[in-house]
Amino acid sequence: MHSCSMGIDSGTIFGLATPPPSVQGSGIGIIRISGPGSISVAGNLIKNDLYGDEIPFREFKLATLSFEGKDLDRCGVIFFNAPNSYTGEDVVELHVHGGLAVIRSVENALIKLGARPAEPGEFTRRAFLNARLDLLQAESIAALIGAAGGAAQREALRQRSGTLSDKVTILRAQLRDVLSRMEVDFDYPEERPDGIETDEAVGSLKRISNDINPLLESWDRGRMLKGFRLAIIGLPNVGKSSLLNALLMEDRAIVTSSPGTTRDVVSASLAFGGVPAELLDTAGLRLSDDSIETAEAEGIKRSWREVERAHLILMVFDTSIPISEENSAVVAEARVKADKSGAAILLVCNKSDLDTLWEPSKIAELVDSPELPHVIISAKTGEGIDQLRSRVREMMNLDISPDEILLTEVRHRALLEETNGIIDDVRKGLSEEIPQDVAATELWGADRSLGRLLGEGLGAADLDEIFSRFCIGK
Ligand SMILES: Nc1nc2c(ncn2[C@@H]2O[C@H](COP(=O)(O)OP(=O)(O)O)[C@@H](O)[C@H]2O)c(=O)[nH]1
Ligand SMILES: [Mg+2]
Repeated sequence: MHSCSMGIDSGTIFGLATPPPSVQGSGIGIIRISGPGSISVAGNLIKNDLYGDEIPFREFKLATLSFEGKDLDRCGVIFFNAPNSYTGEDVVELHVHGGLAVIRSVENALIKLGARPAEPGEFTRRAFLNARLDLLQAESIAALIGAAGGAAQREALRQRSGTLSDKVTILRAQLRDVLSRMEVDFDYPEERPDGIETDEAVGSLKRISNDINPLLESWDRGRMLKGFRLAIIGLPNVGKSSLLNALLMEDRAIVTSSPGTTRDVVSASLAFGGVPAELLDTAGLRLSDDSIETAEAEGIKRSWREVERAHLILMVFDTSIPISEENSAVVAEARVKADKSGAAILLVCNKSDLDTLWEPSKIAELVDSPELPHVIISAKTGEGIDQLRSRVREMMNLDISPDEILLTEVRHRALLEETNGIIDDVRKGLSEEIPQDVAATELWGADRSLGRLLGEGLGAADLDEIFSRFCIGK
């Protein structure tokens, strides 16, 4: 049977490190070759006498690539010798012209010379297997490549440099210290000067889990770095589309004075504090009524769907007209949906440039939730828009301090939760006088979870799953 777990084959691989070539082409395409045969494979392609006696490692050289008697390109070449390369193997980078024909012909030649196309993430996987980086750092590279906003970029770079790895390593050392003292020859307590009193063990474990908790709490923010959804909802004509336009500082959504203008959800990208957000302008919400025609009814259905998918809901009101029954019904419905999905709600009182008929506290009263935060704005004049922006940043916790570590991956969160769960169980067990050696056996499970974070003890299938999310050529 054909089994192809990537980790097993350590042959010579190649991959395009730049985006796939298009018909238009690009200035440069970088083909990376890694593996024991990379230097000889590249040598077979390079026509000119590039290195004489010695390979010029880490120097950018000009080369003519030629295969089966045909010149393919004039390009740049860099050699890296193991282990001083990205993968830890011999690596050659060919900086060819980024044209479709050039890249295809070089790739075909590489295959004929015995290299094979790399799987997604295979370069980084090799780097991990060769201990050039730990698994957390490897994952941070995928996060860095995928970063769409400055905050995600910063966090990925920090984790690449080892902030999270160091933290996990320290936690693990502390855990092992307790473990080793719990395991000291328990049959002869008088002969265990290095042993630990149960109370002290419980205290130390408590401190470790106290250190893990802030990391777990950071997940709520960390996962937002990839982007969040911000839905603008409200009754017809309150100024939802005007608000979208004001936030974007352009005329994206159609604004008219007649209700029911917006039907399709209009979406736009916007950054808040370096975090990308998808801003969604929706059709005005109305309670079902026979007079609503099909298109508008469908629009309203879609609005509710956005409420369910949003991380934050901007609920817009027009304070220049009397507050209506429909208002409270819609707010109440939105609250129910938001509670279910865990979305936050910001009340936006719009049209502050006109005479105000009621105060924001009125809505809070209406739905009996005085805790809902609000801002007062005019989408027309722009008044209050800056406050709205900072309120969003605040509510989404986007003001991230530079030395805080954020969890950004589900895998990391799951393993840290597992670690803390085991530590809590063991603490409880110890307090109930479970023998230390029995507790220690269980506690090793927490050590294994921390190890798995760094990439220890993972099988090929686990690694397949993690690295398959990478792009080709990385
Ligand atoms: N005076 C004033 N008019 C506004 C403001 N925001 C929106 N409008 C007007 O209200 C009407 C409805 O606006 P629109 O953005 O289409 O509302 P939507 O139906 O909620 O999307 C339009 O005539 C807008 O010009 C505001 O802050 N002040
Ligand atoms: Mg609209």
